[in-house]
Amino acid sequence: SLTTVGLEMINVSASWDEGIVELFEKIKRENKANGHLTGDDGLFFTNLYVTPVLKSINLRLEEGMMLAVAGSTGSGKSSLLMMILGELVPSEGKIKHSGRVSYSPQTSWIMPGTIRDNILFGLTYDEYRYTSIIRACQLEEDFDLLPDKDKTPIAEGGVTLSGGQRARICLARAVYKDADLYLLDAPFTHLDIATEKEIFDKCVCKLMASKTRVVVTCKLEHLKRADRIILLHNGDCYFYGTFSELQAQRPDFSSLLLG
Ligand code: DCP
Repeated sequence: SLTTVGLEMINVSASWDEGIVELFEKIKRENKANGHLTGDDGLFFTNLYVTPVLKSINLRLEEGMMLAVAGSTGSGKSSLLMMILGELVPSEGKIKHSGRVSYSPQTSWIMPGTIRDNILFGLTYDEYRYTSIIRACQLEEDFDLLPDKDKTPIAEGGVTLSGGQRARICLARAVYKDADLYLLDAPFTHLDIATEKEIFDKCVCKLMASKTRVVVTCKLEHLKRADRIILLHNGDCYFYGTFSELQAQRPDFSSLLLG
């Protein structure tokens, strides 16, 4: 086909406990070198402790598509993003994407400086881009209440931000960065339902419409608007496809969306 792939995963598996495998491999090598017991003594332990966090994941997103990553707590949603980022190296399979990635982590972080510094994060100020993003992230009203608007210093000696403000600043920072692929890990934590709905619509759906997006969310409304959905369960791909396919193939899916 003529469409360009934004993100592809082919039969990808990974575990966080690779360190244990390496450790036992090292012990085995040392045992061998010392003329001690050889063989697969380490395997017993590795089989016990190394549980894959993601198992045989397959997905294919065309450029400009939105993927919703859903599943209950601990199912591997953040790990999937870490794998795309290259922080978690697959033990099997292949990941393909077109290069520059912008990532918004689950836990928001702020560096000392002004709010604007925190959003630009070293990039040049482009008024049109900046204003569209802060509007879409519902930050304008917050800035109006601050003594120096977005030039107000935060962290030490500055204003204290609410969890929701921090979350929106971090989202704005991730969106401001020009990238081919945007990874947004639960970007709506600490937001009330109305604000979440507005930001999902104005920022994630409209402003970012042409961008390839991977969004961790369990909200039914978000799944409905995503181009593809991956529903994880204990690291397995319980479902991958569109919302209508989800309803048809997994009518019980909502039980996996809690948390
Ligand atoms: N894990 C780990 N080391 C890490 C991150 C995760 O050992 N650095 C483990 C903890 C879980 C599993 O991986 O058993 C999956 O964790 P995720 O954070 O990927 O799961 P979710 O993002 O789905 O969970 P939540 O919704 O609670 O954030």
